[in-house]
Amino acid sequence: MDKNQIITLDEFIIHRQKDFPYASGELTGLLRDIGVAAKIVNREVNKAGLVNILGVDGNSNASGDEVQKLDMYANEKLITCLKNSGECCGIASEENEDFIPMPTVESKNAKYVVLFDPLDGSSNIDVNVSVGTIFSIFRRKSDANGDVTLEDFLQKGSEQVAAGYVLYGTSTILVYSTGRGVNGFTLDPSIGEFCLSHRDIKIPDRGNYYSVNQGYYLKFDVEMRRYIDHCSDMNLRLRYIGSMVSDIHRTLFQGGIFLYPNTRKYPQGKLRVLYECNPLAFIVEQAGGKAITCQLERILDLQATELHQRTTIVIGSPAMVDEMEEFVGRYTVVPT
Ligand code: P6P
Repeated sequence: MDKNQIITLDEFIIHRQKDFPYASGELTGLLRDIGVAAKIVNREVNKAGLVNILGVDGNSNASGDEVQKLDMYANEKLITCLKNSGECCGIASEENEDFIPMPTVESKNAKYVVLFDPLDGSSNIDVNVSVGTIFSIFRRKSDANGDVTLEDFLQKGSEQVAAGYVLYGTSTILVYSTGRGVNGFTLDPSIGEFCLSHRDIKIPDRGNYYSVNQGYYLKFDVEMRRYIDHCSDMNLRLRYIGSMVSDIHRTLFQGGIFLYPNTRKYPQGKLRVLYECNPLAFIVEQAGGKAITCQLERILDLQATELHQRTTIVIGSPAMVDEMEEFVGRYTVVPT
């Protein structure tokens, strides 16, 4: 491919399909459908602040349409796009208690399930802070002729066939991997296409940023506090946006480490295994980084037992995650 040529997401996905000798195009279709949903969500996210100006009265806008919370809107658009494609047999969403079987379309025996957080960090919308969509794709394990089952969704992150995120920020970028490296596509609104902008992304071995909610410092275990003290002693800069996709995107591009340890409020950690930590860990590992729990388990090896299971997470530049592991070993208080 000519490096200066505009390469759209669709062209890239189709070109890379050749990497999968037995690919029959379903995964290609699925990724394209997610790209379409992202463009629709992007349009609404970008005018969110205008809703109150455009004559919204209570819960309906000037044309009488019900004004939805953006995360519910994003959820519905993703479900609709995935349902229409017929390429997935089930979805699980942060917004839905249970998984949702997808109807068979044109007798396609859809072989993939998709899990997503439709609009992570949506509480930041009202203050114009970047938010993101996170998605994770598995091949179903259950019989293709039967109904999709919970086990199809409760797979280890290492089994993902693809994962990615969309960051609705100063520009809108879609970053994904199918296990052969990480590539980023920036939305060009003038042509309505995601165009290849960041080829073969690699995370720096270390960075100048650490990213943690310092407000919880006194609630962290001692080893976490010692590592955070170390980051401060090393004159690293604290950057914490409170929107995981934004914090991980910065970490991926500039290096650094993101931590969400256990607290009294979230003794298991706050962030979700299946549709936040697994896909972002897949991306970061594919870019050469590391992602573990505060108990030093590899995120992609976690075996979730329920859809909305939470975990602690430490993710980012490999040298910095290794350093944090060393602090855990040195300062963990072993109950006598
Ligand atoms: P806290 C947003 O609500 C979110 O799920 C992630 O995007 C973000 O990293 C985290 O929670 C922020 O949580 O407790 O620091 O406000």
